[in-house]
Amino acid sequence: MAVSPERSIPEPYRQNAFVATRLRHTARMHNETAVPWWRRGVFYQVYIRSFADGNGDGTGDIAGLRSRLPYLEKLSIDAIWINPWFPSPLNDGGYDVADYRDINPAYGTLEEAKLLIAEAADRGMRVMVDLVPNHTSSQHRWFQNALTAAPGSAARERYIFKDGRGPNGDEPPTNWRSVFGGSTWTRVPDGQWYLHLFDPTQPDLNWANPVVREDFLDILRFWLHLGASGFRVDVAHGLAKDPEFPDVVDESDVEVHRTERLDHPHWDRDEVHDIIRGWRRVLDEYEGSVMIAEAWVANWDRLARYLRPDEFHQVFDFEFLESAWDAEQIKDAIDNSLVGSGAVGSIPTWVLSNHDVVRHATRYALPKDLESKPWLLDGDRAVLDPLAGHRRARASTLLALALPGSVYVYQGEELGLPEVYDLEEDVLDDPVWRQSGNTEKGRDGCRVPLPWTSDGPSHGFGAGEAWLPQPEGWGAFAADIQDGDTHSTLELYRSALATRFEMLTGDEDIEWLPSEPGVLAFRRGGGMTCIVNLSGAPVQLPVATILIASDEIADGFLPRDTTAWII
Ligand code: TEU
Repeated sequence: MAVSPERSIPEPYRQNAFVATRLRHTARMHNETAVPWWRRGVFYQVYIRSFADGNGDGTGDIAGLRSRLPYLEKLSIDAIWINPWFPSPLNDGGYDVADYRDINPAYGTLEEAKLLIAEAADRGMRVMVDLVPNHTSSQHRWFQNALTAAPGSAARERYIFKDGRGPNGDEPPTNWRSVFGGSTWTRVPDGQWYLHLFDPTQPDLNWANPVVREDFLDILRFWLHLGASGFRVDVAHGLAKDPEFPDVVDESDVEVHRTERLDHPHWDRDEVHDIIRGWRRVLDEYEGSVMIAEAWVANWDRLARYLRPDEFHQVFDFEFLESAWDAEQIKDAIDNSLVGSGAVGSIPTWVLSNHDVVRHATRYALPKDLESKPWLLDGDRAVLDPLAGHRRARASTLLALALPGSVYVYQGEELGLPEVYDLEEDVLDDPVWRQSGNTEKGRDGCRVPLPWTSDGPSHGFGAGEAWLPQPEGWGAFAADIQDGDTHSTLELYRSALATRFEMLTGDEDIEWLPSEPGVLAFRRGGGMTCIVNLSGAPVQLPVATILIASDEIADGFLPRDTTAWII
């Protein structure tokens, strides 16, 4: 859709004046109640590199995304969360930012970003930016300056440079282990070491430095002024480090990034909350804007701290995502999330897939007790049951969409995409593969470019070959062949999202109903009941009207691995 010059964006402006006016003109907002939009919003996650390629260079871009806005509008989503789209050498898919106030030229320009935000708003959708505050790219000019500056200089103070241990300082300052494998410390030619909780090309910023704090307040304003409706915040629990830089003492804490300890030297420290409060004050200047934390912490007590009224609006709770296809586990995860978020006046977020995890159509195709990530590397392929995975993925989506709170949909799950677990080693791009010494396959398998058409080059992703190869058979999942097919997963998502929008108005509670073992049943305030059959055998449904189901219902029986919404 072309944007006429008179609709060009006035500057400076408040995000609301601009986005809100456009949103108000869309049918979607007519249904708005007193409940803030995000409390029941559906967020669609765009991994921009793999979404749609508008210029045929093999990499997804803003032009491709703009061309697919009608598709997203038809899905009835509320917001698009775009994975990092800033200039970046893409050592970690863009989570290595070289400039926080610009767009990666491979994806487009700032002008195109503004147009995207305007056009999305015209279609009733907001745009959320991915903020990466824990680390920059080693290509960022701040880090390049730090490298050429002397130890102790202001330029080095933006990062965490330390002298090493041992007689010649040639041992790392601490025993900390990077999330991606190896030490968290890399030595520079003058003998100092710098900290990186992730890849060596992702040096950690020094959040104890007020200059860093100021810069980020400015970065937030930059994107809010541009019309963004808020931020998904990367590794929010990692920003603060113990100023004493002690060793990690408990071996079990060394590798993991979710610690049970309350005094871990770099995860989930109290000081992060002060930083977050500063951001929230900025967000509060822009009505309707939202901040969601990615924070891997020990339990809901800890997670809830990120949700205090002057901190994040939402946090990702990964317990639901990490649950096996098991009624008890799933019910516990739901209850924990409802209680945990409710205790601080917030609301759960339901996520089944994202750019870091094995796609749920594949996770649910594996035996219950098998961990999917190790399986990717060298697991027995014969244990995979793709049909079961497909059925459970559809059923779990209807479950997530029936719950109070907001739902995050990861691009391609609406097409029923499985994980591409057999990518050749020479195409793997994720630093996890390299940094783990090839002991972890990494996350490329959930980042394969989308199939839009069953035929044609890169299945309609772009005019040329995609940056990461699409596997044989990818065309069978294409959006064009699912379009209009009532049995397709795409149409299931479309009708479920539309029904959700109609049915789930203001209420934020569920009432669990008595059910057979292996069956989950709950009622929502509006009168809708959701029944999920994880029992392994068909179960009888009560006499009711079926609003939607993830599989055919015959003779009043809900098949196994199926969810139905009834009224
Ligand atoms: O992820 C944070 C994180 O610690 C994990 O999700 C981690 O990436 C995963 O367990 C490794 O297998 C965020 C982003 O979502 C991720 O894509 C980035 O790589 C990471 O931060 C670093 O910025």
